[in-house]
Amino acid sequence: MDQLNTIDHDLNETMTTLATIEEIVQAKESVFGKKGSLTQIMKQFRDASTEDRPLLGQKVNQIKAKYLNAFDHQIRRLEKQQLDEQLMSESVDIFLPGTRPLMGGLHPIRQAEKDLISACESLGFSMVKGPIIEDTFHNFEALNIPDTHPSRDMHDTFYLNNHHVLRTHTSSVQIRHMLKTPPPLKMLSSGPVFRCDSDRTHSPMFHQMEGLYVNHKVTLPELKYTLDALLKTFFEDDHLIRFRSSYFPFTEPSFEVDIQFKKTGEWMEVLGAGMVHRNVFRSVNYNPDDVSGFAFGLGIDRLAMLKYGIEDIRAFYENDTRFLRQGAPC
Ligand code: FA5
Repeated sequence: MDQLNTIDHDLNETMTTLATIEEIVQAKESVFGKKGSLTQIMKQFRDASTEDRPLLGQKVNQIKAKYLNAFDHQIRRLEKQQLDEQLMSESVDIFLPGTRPLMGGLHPIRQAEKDLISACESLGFSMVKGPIIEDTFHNFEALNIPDTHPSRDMHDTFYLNNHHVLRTHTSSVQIRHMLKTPPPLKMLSSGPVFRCDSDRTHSPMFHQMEGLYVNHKVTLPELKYTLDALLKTFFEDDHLIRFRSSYFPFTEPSFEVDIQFKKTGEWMEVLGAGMVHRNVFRSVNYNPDDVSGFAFGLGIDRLAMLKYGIEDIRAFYENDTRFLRQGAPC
């Protein structure tokens, strides 16, 4: 009993001196831990007399009730105090501007394509899809481009095995569509095309949009009207447009359209167009005496350059986020 009284007395004194969580834990362990003084004393209880044992047990319980709770209470108090101090030192300035999350947006080419598709659809054209890997029949021969044509040169396009190429224009989709659709038809197609080209206005991979209208007695003024309307809708303001006669094996007569850069006054070719050649109708089993049609193929990248004032086509493909971030959110 004396030893228990000493423990009680010592604990009473120590409690007032404990200042840190570590000191409290240590003090608690030295009395109540496995090797603590109280635990050691309790092991000797079996030697005590039957009369003493309940008294000793009572004293132990008293000590436990008095100090264990006090230790735990002290620890919780100090922990809370530490947390408060930490929060005070880490205080947040709620008036600082937050970091904005980066928003995804449409790539300028995709935005231009979307606008062009909607302008064409409002003129009655319907979207048709075609393959990017194309055979030479659809990409060349059916379009009146024989083997000997310069665009068949290995250096002018990307050849794959077995008479296949990465399509060099979207005109191949015209052929596919006419082969499975009887006239009249008014189709539109768009997507990536590939050529061995690279400079400020030429990219090895770029985007074209093709329009084709076949019916009885389709006329050149209808084509000119369509292109005028399409470009006016796309630009939403005035750009100087120039029609210039040209040559394509698959149209006769043919012309190209140039548009002027507002800032520099420089003209840039944006599309080729013309009345569908009789040989093209023959290759898709249409009777050229019965039907006529017009077709156009425009460069989406170049139209986007003109609309957004971009002077180098390569800017579209460098993936500089400062450039891309200027696009509208999707
Ligand atoms: C053609 O590709 C024809 N298939 C267009 C056509 C369709 C004519 C139907 C008649 C009837 P051309 O090679 O000129 O034509 O290309 C058409 C447009 O694609 C050009 O006016 C230009 O705007 C764009 N273009 C051509 N090459 C590149 C290139 N390397 N990089 C970016 N744009 C290009």
